[in-house]
Amino acid sequence: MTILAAARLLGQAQKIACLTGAGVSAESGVATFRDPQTGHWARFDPQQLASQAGFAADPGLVWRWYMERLLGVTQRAQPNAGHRALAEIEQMRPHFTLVTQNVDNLHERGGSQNVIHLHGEITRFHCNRCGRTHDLKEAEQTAAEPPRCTSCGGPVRPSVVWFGENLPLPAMNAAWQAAESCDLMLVVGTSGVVYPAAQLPFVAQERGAVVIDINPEPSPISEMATLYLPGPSGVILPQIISQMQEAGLGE
Ligand code: BV8
Ligand code: ZN
Repeated sequence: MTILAAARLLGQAQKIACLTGAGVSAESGVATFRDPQTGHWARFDPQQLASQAGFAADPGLVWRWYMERLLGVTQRAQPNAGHRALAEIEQMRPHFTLVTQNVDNLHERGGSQNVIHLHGEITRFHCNRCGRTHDLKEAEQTAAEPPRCTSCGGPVRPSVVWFGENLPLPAMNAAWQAAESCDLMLVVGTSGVVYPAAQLPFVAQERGAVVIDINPEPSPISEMATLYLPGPSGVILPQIISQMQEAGLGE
């Protein structure tokens, strides 16, 4: 029943904003942030590693953590049915803006044309000291320590947003603009604990937008949502698409 209700709401919506979190990549085998870290990383707190303090304390450890995650994303992970379904909705509906907290490139590889990365991208790199962007050489992916900047000798880091760092302004502005002007916000796979990203569904709702949340676990977002669909996005999103197509919605 709620799948049909979601399909109808998405079919009627004029402007859709979508916020995704690590959960949308879970079925691609990419560990989420809140899932207990596995193996060697089990004893580290991602929030410590994903910070200037963590990088300063042990640049090699942080570098190796990102290289392992990068290789997981680029060598093993494939976009899942949830990524592909979001790309389909982007094609079916005239105004659809995808905002992600994820640093992987699975939305793009799943066919999404326009992806706003609020927390940066693990596939891009820059110098932590002077900011110069840096292309990664093959050998650097397996190096034990971060490469040194060719301009200033500073340590190179992935171009992701660490805890305590500001989000990129262009991405923030685009995301807030989408949340303020949409009449429906689709939230997929986020625990809603990381700010300011987690503010977006509330921004949309304050302006009268419908909020739909897809997540196997309840969260602060499922509590506030107009419609909460409990379940994995790789299963739920394709079901919504087929209901939209059956009902001729979204042409
Ligand atoms: C900032 C890049 C200004 C790095 C990331 C106290 C209170 C409130 C806020 C704060 C506070 N203290 C500090 C803060 C601010 C802090 C923050 O919010 N902390 C939280 C943890 C309390 N925020 C910041 O620091 C931000 N910057 O505020 O700047 C500033 C400046 C100076 C000083 C202070 C402030 C920067 C935040 C960005 C951090 N970087 N990523 C990297 O990846 O290494 S965030 C990281 O968490 C990832 O991007 C991830 O996407 C994101 C959010 O988590 P989720 O995506 O929701 O993932 P999570 O694992 O939590 O949940 C997964 C969900 O999926 C679950 O609900 C699960 O049920 C669901 N799921 C599982 N399987 C599926 C599924 N869903 C669907 N289908 C499935 N199959
Ligand atoms: Zn530099």
